[in-house]
Amino acid sequence: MRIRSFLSLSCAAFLAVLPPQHAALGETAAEHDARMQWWRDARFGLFIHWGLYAIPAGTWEGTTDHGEWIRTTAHIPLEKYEEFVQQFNPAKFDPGAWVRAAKDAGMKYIVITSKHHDGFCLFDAKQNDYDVMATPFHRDVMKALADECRKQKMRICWYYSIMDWHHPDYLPRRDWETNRSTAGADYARYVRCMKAELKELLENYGDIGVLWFDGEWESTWNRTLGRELYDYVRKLQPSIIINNRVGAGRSGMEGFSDAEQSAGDFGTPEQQIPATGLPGVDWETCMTMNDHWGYNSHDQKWKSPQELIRMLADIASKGGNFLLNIGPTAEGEFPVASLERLKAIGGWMRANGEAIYATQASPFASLPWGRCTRKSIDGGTRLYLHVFDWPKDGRLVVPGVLNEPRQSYLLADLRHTPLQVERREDALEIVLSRHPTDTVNTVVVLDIAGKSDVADPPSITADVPVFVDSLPVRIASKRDSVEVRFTTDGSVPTAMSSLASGAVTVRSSVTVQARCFRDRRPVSGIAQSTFTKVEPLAAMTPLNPLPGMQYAYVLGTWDKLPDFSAIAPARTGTVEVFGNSIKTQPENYGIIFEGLIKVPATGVYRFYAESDDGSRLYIDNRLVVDNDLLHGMTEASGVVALGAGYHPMRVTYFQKSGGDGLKVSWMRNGNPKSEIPAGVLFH
Ligand code: FHN
Repeated sequence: MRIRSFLSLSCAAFLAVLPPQHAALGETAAEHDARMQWWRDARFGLFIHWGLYAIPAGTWEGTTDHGEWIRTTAHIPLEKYEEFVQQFNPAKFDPGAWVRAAKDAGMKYIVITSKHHDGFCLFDAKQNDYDVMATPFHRDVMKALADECRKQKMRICWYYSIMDWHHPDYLPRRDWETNRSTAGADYARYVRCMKAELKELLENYGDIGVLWFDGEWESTWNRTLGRELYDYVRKLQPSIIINNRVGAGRSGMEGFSDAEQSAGDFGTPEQQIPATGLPGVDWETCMTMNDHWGYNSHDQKWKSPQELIRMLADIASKGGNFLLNIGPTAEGEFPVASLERLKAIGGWMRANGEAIYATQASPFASLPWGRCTRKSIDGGTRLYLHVFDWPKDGRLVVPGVLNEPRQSYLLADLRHTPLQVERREDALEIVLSRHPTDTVNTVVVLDIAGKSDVADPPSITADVPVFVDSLPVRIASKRDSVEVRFTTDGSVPTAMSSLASGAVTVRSSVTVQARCFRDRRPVSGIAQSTFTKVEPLAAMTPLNPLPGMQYAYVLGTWDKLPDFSAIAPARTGTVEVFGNSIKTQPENYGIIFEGLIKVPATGVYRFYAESDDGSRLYIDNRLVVDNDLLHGMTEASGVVALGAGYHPMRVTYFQKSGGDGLKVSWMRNGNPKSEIPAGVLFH
């Protein structure tokens, strides 16, 4: 009996005994904090992507850029892919070595793919035999790893994919799997089967730290199912933590949920670190060490140990966790390059882990030389100053700290040799040696009295950095009990300078400088922004403009926007609005839009391109928005000053695989942003 027919039959039998769904869980804020505490304190974990895909190791019929998606990116038919089951025999799998390597790197939890999108279960899945017990290895990997984690006091966590390219009841099928009938497929039965599998994963392996869902983005999954699944899992293990990919509210690779009611305990930015922290929001950046999650024997684009150590500090300084990935080989070993990085990080963590574990986000908006994490200590605050760029004069300027300093020393200096701290107006200056003890990240401890009272420089903002006639500029500070004073003549603000109260209108190019004062004393660094008066691009007068934008639709596979002029279009035509609805397949295609946009009034316009995958937008042949490369539905924008009338406009877009989409919007400064409507596009 082939695996999948056995699977659907046995699932139905198993499900008869599952309890009915329960009502949503309530939880007080204190109970929530208590449940999250170990995870927030941990800050650093290991992600492991392992499964049948490690056998081809990224290569298929001469192409070598595959990873854990290989069955889809290489269009491998199910029967062919199932042949890997009989090849999976990781003789060198040593869970003790894996856990030790993670622990020595300073990691506190491990998230492993119990089932990835290919549907293969790395655990002894009772109701199906598309699992590790059907392989020559015949050993429950999850059990072996869970037992070892408990021995070494490491939290074990499960990754579990909602999307399942193997289960006969899962829908949608891959669009290229035209020979795999959907006849008899029952998605509701798949959900019940998934819950049965999760029940096994949560009842047979002891306490699980996190359930890391993934593959929630396809149309068959929705918010209601997500909330039900969240409650279901929490009922099985009330203390478990669940990421936001259980629901359907995640906004692309940025990874945060788009609404309060979205299910999940933390956001999941992927392959990226948010620009700032999000106070009160738990999040974890997951990232590969090279370019692949699953093992790819060709991929040598490794991030350096320095990058990874600094990423860890950057993420912790924003109040996030770092889930760093390894894709083990088919033999069951961590790649040497991965081990080298773990060792380097471990060396830094042994000396500086205190500056990462159980820390809170930086009180500074930004620091020119590095990052900051902090802890509350008896009656005061301990600032961990992560110095990436050592001051040449040996004097570390910590801007806008209004607290009295208590002591300072190098964290790695076990003797805590005191460092001299001096007050310079709003700043504290720490006298360091001429050369750093750690060129990657030297942590300087600064203990200050009381709660950190940091006056960041004021913000100086406007909708756009350029203007044609005039521009309202907002000058403000989030801090209370300070005065914001500013200049527009290039001089440093003093207690006698103009007092900022709301927006200032500028009518010529200007550099605005602003600073916070308290009792006429400067209590922050100086903020500076430049706004430029520009000539609008002249409009053109087309002879006989016809409605709609012309397009060319091309087929191909790219990792970034190609030179479309060298590719013969599969189809051409005219569209009224931008978008990808003209596509004839969901993957491997590109669209070039060419024509004119009629601009209603002279002014500065911000254009937006939101796309999965890459896109670019040109006005008058100038690149205004660059949103190229492979990514989830992500938005980029750019500004340009335009005279009223017609302007040449071009938008290029490509989609490789996975989700896709294209949205083109605009905003004239001061007006709301909107998708570019029909009626303003011509050719
Ligand atoms: O499609 C998966 C991918 O294979 C990998 O598991 C990553 C890890 O976060 N998650 C999905 C892509 O967002």
